[in-house]
Amino acid sequence: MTVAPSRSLRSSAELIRAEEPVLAHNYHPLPVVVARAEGAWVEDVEGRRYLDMLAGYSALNFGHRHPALIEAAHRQLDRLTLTSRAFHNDRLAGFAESLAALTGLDMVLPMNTGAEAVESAVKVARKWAYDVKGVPADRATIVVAADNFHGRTTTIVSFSTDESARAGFGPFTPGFRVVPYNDLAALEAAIDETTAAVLIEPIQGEAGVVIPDDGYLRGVREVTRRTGCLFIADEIQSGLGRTGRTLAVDHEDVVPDVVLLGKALGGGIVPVSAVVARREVLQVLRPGEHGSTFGGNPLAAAVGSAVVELLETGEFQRRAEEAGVVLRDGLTALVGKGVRSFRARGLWAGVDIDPAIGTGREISESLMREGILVKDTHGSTIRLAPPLTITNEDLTMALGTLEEILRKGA
Ligand code: IF1
Repeated sequence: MTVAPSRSLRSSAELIRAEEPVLAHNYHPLPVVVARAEGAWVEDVEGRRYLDMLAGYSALNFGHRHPALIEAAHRQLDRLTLTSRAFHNDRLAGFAESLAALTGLDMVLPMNTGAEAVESAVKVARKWAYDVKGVPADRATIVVAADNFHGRTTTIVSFSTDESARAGFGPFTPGFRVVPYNDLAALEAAIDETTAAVLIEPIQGEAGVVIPDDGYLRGVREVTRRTGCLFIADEIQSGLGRTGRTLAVDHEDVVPDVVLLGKALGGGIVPVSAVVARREVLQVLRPGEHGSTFGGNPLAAAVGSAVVELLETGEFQRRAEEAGVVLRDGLTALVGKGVRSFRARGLWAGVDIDPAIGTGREISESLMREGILVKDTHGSTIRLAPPLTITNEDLTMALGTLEEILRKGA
């Protein structure tokens, strides 16, 4: 790897121990301390190399330190980094134009994190309901799906069905109705004249890469159009090439009213998120009604523009689709050999391991010892989401390592 040498003065073990008294315990990371990275590979403090099969929960779709993205960031760092939205900056118009064009929508509201994009969409949908749809004040509702994951703010955890995300954080924000995922009849039954929007993940990530039946997303589009409410697609994890298309909704040729993007939009360099929507929706915001100190800053816009440029080539979507076949074939061969079942689309898979072999955490730890980084979710499921730049050879190697661990036991 042609990367700068580590300057870490302490060992991995020392650094892990040093976190305990000074870092909030809201995570339980695998015991690996990453010091540098390039492409699909990371290196720890001691120089051990690992294949990154998580890719920052899809924030690193283009791999670590993609040269075009690093160059765009460096160029911008040397010129202008922050203005606030009190002034214009010379990078924002181009970013918004290209992002709207990429998604087939009209207007962009730039934010920073995924949760902020979701919060912003909730506000915009409510305002649209009052100003355009004519819902009586403070009565707007938003329909969401069970087992959703949209972020960690108090409002977002208010409509989570995951007790570990919710418990202890009330009182909760009202105005949400939860229906089962992948159930159009239940969705339609929950919609009434107060409904501002339906907010769903086109593929549920945290739930274990749950892919709805063919036709569900088209159905959501049809129901929301017919009943006069907005379709908001949270593509923060599923979007930007991950599934083999620019957006996961593209698999059903559906255009939502609002698309939420984050993670990979920042190229793995800076947090960049956006609400992208039809003009009729985003035009409800007037000056002073919403904002962010950092949203739309020139560094974020420069990196985001470079991300959009990469996606405009179609190369990464194609790679995700091609390598996705390798992933799917490899996992199919493991079914019955330690893998109970799996769900995959593009370079994204949720793999249910036979609980007799080990928990998802134990499998993740075994893979880590063999130089592969993954993350477990819900008991015996592990999720695979490597950078879209991963080679077939590396992917095949990772699948071989998984096969070996399943054979030997975690
Ligand atoms: C954590 C999961 C992934 C998201 C969707 C919004 C957000 C996320 C569809 C919020 C964030 C995260 C955050 C991270 C773990 C993670 C995750 F396991 F929870 F589901 F990626 F797989 N919408 N996803 O997936 O975005 O505010 O974080 O930028 O919270 O530990 P954010």
